[in-house]
Order: sequence, then C-alpha cells, then structure tokens
Amino acid sequence: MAETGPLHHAITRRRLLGTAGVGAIALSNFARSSRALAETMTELPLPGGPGARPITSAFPEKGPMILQRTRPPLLETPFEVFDKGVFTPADQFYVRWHWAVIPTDIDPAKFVLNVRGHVNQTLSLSLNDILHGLPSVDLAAVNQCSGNSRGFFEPRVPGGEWANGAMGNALWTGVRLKDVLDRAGVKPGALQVRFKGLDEPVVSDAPHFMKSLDIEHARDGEVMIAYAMNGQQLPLVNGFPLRLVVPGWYATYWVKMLSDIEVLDQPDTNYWTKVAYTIPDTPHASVTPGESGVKMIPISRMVPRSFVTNIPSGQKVKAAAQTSLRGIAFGGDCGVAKVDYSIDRGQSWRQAQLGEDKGKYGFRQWGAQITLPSAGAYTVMTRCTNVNGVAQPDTPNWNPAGFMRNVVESVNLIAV
Ligand SMILES: Nc1nc2c(c(=O)[nH]1)N[C@H]1C(S)=C(S)[C@@H](COP(=O)(O)O)O[C@H]1N2
Ligand SMILES: [Mo]
Repeated sequence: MAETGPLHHAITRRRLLGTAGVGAIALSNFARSSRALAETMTELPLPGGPGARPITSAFPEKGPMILQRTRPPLLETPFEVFDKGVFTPADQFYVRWHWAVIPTDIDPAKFVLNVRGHVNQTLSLSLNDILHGLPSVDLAAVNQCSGNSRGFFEPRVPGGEWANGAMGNALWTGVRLKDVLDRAGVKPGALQVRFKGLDEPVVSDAPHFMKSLDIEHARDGEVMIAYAMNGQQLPLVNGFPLRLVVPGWYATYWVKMLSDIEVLDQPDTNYWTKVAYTIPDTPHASVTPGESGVKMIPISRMVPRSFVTNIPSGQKVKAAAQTSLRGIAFGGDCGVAKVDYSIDRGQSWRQAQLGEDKGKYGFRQWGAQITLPSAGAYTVMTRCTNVNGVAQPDTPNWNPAGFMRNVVESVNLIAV
C-alpha cells in the first residue's frame, strides 16, 4: 500500500467538501417499479432465467446498470464494462444493500465516525479529522459480493440472481483502520472489531447490518476506511462518505456509510456476522444438493477467477484466422500468478500474456491470440492460478446460499 502524494489528498478533500449538496440526491427514485425504470433489456440468459434483464440509468450518480431490485437497490454492472480497463468506473460499479432505510441526505460537515468499546479513548471523528489528521493511502482491490454469479448455480438457489457483474475493482483512497484504532488505543483483551453503517432495517426489531473482523485482521495495516474510489468521492449508493475496504475478502465485510466502529472483548454473535454469510467448511465451500449436517463457517477470503471480456458467449468468429482474446483475472486473496486458456475444452492449455500489475488485490488484464482451426462450435476456457498456487477448479462448486462461485469460466464461440 503506497502513501499518496499531497496532490491526490488535496483533490479528494476539495471534492468531498464540495458535496454539501448531496442531500439533493433523490433516493425516492428507488421506490419506482422496475418496469418504470427499465430503458432497455440486456440478453444474458441464466440457467433458470430470466433470459433478458432490464437496464436502468435512473439511480443517482449511476450510469446504465442491470436492475435486479429497486428497494433496497440491487444493481449489476453490465459485463462489457469489464473490458474497458482494470478499474470499474464508480458510476457503473454494482450496488447491493440489505435494508431499505438508507439516508438520502448526508451532510459532510456534520457526519461523524464513532470509535468506541474496548478502547482507551472513545473517538468521534469528523470527515475533516479523517482527511487531514491521518496519513492517506491508496490500494487497488476487488469488491465482490459473496453471491456474485449465483444465477449460474445449478440446481438454482434462492437469492439475488446475479450473473458475473456483482464485482468491481477500484483504486480506493482512505486511511488505515489500524491508524484509527491506534488513535483510540485498543485495550488488551480485544477480540474483534464490529462495523456498522447508517442504513437501518425496515422494521425496528430486525437486525441492523453489522460485520466484524478479528482484531489482528483489523490491525493488519491493509484494511482501510475509504473516502474515495478511482479518485472521486464515493457515490452515495456505494457508501458515501466512508466505507470499509477489506482487501482479498468478500464484499459483505466492506461496510458502507460506515459510522460506528466498536472494539469487542467478546466474539460477535450478531446475526450478520454469525448466522448470515456462512459457507460449508468443505473444499471450495461445496456440498451435494440436499446434503445436511455440514459444519458452517463465515465466508472470508476470495478465490481466483478469470473471464473473457471482449467476446460474449455465442459470438461468431472467423475460422482459421487469428482472433484476439482479452479478459480480466484476479487472484482472490493474493496476486495473479498466471492465466491459462484452452480452445479445446480443457485438453490443452496455453499461458496468456498478463497486463500491468496495479496491485495484488485488483483485476489484472490478460490477452491471447487464438486460431479456431475450422468451422464449428468451440468452448474457450480461462483459468487463473494465484501466487499461492490456487487455481479455478474444473467443476463448479455448489452450496445452498449460492456463495463463492468457483469454476473455470468459458465462452462458447462459433467459428465460421
Ligand atoms: N452498510 C452496509 N454496508 C454493506 C452492505 C449493507 O447492506 N449495508 N452490504 C454489503 C454487501 S453484502 C455487499 S456485496 C457490498 C456491496 O458494495 P457496493 O454496493 O458498493 O458494490 O456492500 C456491503 N456493505
Ligand atoms: Mo454481498
């Protein structure tokens, strides 16, 4: 993680201070029906449907997004966005919330981040304190929903039926969580740190969305509190003004609109940390459909993935001629070691060229030239191996929550 220069710091500060009008953002748009919001449809047949999904640009600070649900918003990044570069633009970054009561008006001048619990000194930090009082850091990292690609699970599982666009990579700017915790002074005996945002459940006795990390993880110097992505303030629906960034871990831990940090001397038993977002404690978090009695553990580190981004499945290409393939890969909880591709359904593999490394937790572009020898149907597969030697497996994993989709990805091409 690199220290950022004074210029970057100044730009961010100016923008953040220039957002007093953010209250004008009309989240009331969210309540409109999906049909009213749909401008066009995108073809992306998921195994259990739908064959086409609505695209909308009606959300504040957002460009065209695949509309999964309006309230609370679930918006997916159209897959072609990933072909444009390794950083996913903030205005097309996916959006996911659990509860529908989300502030529409946050005054940066009044916002405070509280740090409390098992600490020597309770803190009430203003955005000014965070921007001016602590060293700023930049880090590229992939934010991926645990349920990204759930729509490809067979048999189908309930939940947001995402295709592959519930992920994105950004250059996050913010402060180290460690620096904030050090300022409060963590007392001996601290076990976990719990994070909460400004969003609230629709009914008052439902559990507030909160997530916890172990104290060592929280103090590893990599977990950060971000106030900017790709050099801009966070869009409101992506967590303005502050969000947690937990590099290498699934996005459920990346608490948005972060307003409360509580150091715990007991393990967190709240619903969202203990019960929701658990996976089978098995290889690839995989079970047989119908299997019961499996030990469940909280989801945590991401696994490697890779995708072709420049040619959609089903596309025709010229037989016996060169075709350029391009894609993205990420290592999960560490960097990308290599990306291999196969044009013969996995019988033989070749190594792709890797693009510039912009940080081990981010997307890495890859490219290759292929020649499909003669007319016919082909399956082009891609497989990322990370620097820990972990690779995408040949067969897809399955679990009832549709978490942690993990398999060699492929596109079907027709050579003509
Ligand atoms: N405050 C708050 N933070 C949250 C959530 C939430 O519901 N409330 N959802 C989490 C989940 S499950 C995901 S996938 C990511 C989505 O981040 P994004 O909307 O910026 O893409 O936010 C995480 N942080
Ligand atoms: Mo998620």
